[in-house]
Amino acid sequence: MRIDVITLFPTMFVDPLSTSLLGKAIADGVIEVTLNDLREHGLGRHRSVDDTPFGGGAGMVMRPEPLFAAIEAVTTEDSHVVLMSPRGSLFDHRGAERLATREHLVLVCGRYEGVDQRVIDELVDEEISIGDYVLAGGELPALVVIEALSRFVPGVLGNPESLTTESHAVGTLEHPQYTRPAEFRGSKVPDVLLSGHHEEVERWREEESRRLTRERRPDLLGDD
Ligand code: JCZ
Repeated sequence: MRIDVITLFPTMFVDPLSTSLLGKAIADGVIEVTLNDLREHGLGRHRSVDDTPFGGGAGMVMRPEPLFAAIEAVTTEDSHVVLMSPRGSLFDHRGAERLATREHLVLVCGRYEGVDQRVIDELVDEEISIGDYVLAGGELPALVVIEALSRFVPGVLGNPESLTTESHAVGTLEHPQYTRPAEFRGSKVPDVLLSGHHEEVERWREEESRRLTRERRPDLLGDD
């Protein structure tokens, strides 16, 4: 799949997109990410991209002209344009799976107090929020969206079994994990995990998973 990012801060993406699983997917050509610097479409000698809000108020708003130019420069018939926004629909596992089916995504990262509404009305297909907290811009949300959806792009995960295990683990929280040593600073790994009884191990994991979910995320069980 192809992803175009439109941002004033393209360098924020360089390390995350060249590291680990995502770095390999991009190096292998399974996902193609193009970073588009919105400043290149800025207006005048100062390449301005923002202005004061009509009606008054604090802060600046992103002007429509640079965003129209940047978005129209990368979109084709099969593009899906997503704006990162604290007032977007909440992004989750299913949203990641859905976006991963798109041939071409355009992720628009705002800054300041937000973008001129005409950009949203004319060019944006959907607005997405990664959670109920306010960030300084859409760059970190765009990285979260890229990493989360990449796991659903065929060829990104070496072992597709972890996909089904983890998609199950989104419905309930994951059980605790242990590795060697069997005792560390006086704290022991639960005996059942050393027992070699695979059915008992499986039962323990399911019970721990249910207990954690009930305690921390009853909403996932419909029990909140
Ligand atoms: C542009 N401030 C874009 C998104 N979930 C979430 N929190 N905050 C954002 C966000 C904040 C922004 C901009 C200026 C997204």
